[in-house]
Amino acid sequence: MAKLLTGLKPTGEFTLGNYIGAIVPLVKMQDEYDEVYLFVADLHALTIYQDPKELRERIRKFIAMYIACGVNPTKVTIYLQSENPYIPAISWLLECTTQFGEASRMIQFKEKSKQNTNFSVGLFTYPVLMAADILYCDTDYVPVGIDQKQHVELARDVAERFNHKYGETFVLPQPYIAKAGTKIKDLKDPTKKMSKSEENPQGVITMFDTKEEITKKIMRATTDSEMNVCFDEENKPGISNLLNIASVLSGQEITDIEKEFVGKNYGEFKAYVAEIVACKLEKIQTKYEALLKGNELDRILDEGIQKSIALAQAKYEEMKEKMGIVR
Ligand code: ATP
Ligand code: LTN
Repeated sequence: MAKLLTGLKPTGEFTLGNYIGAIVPLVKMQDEYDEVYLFVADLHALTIYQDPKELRERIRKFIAMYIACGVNPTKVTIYLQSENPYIPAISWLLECTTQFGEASRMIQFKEKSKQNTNFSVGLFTYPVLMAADILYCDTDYVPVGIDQKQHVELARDVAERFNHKYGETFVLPQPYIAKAGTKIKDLKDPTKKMSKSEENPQGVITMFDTKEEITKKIMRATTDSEMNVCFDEENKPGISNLLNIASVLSGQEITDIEKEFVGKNYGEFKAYVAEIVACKLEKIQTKYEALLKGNELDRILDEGIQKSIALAQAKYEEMKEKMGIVR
């Protein structure tokens, strides 16, 4: 009975990087696991100030986008983190099981607290809430980007400590890191990852971009001064990034794409990549628009949250009982 769970923070527009890094692997794996959970980590988004109106719109957009991208709602339990009141309650019980020292070692906290002079307590306790997200439903695997690996390991350590102190309660989760080849880079600066919080929109393709925007961004992507379409991440990060994108979206092997472009110039190659991306996103966008208009989304979320609450409530009661907070 292997279980898989992951979540995305609605802190910016859903990017092609999120799609390729987090959603494509989940769609591939959804039929291989007995239970799969996918949620919008809206409570985590609050750790850094979000405009309430924009956040509200984005939460719904994320859910519609998950499904438009191929996540099967009859197989995957889809929900909003904030609609399950037992998750923050479990998080508190876990906070009391987490060492201040181990939470202080989290790299994301160190980096984000350096970027903002006024940071919240929530930014510090963020990984414990993430542990609650993961542990309440006995998840075995957590597909995340490499930056989140340390947080999943913390969840595992906290679970182990809880089990040791109070008796067997949690399954120990493992991070599942997608292969390095699918780390999508910024088009303008292919040495860094394509990120939703990037200020220069020219390097980032969002899932809502039009064909014109996609074409413009890809045609202006930073490449090298050679004329050779071949995969070499170290010396040709721009071309390698475009090859990665084209390969994941078309299902073609990178070596086959390289062969097709022997003797052709970068302009022709970029036009080909732009066409693949635009074509894929157009199909997703059509589904997305239909989902946003209908009421299917609410039905899916209602079902998802019911299942999530039932599991979290049972885990919360079990934890309280074991910790001695019962009448
Ligand atoms: P932020 O820029 O605000 O940190 P982000 O775009 O990195 O946001 P997250 O919500 O932190 O997005 O990440 C959600 C998941 O999407 C990550 O766990 C990671 O697996 C994946 N992801 C994000 N960006 C990329 C990328 N450029 N390439 C591959 N995967 C990515
Ligand atoms: N911190 C993650 C989002 C997230 C998550 C989770 C991922 C919150 N809770 C539980 C996996 C499992 C991020 O920034 N991508």
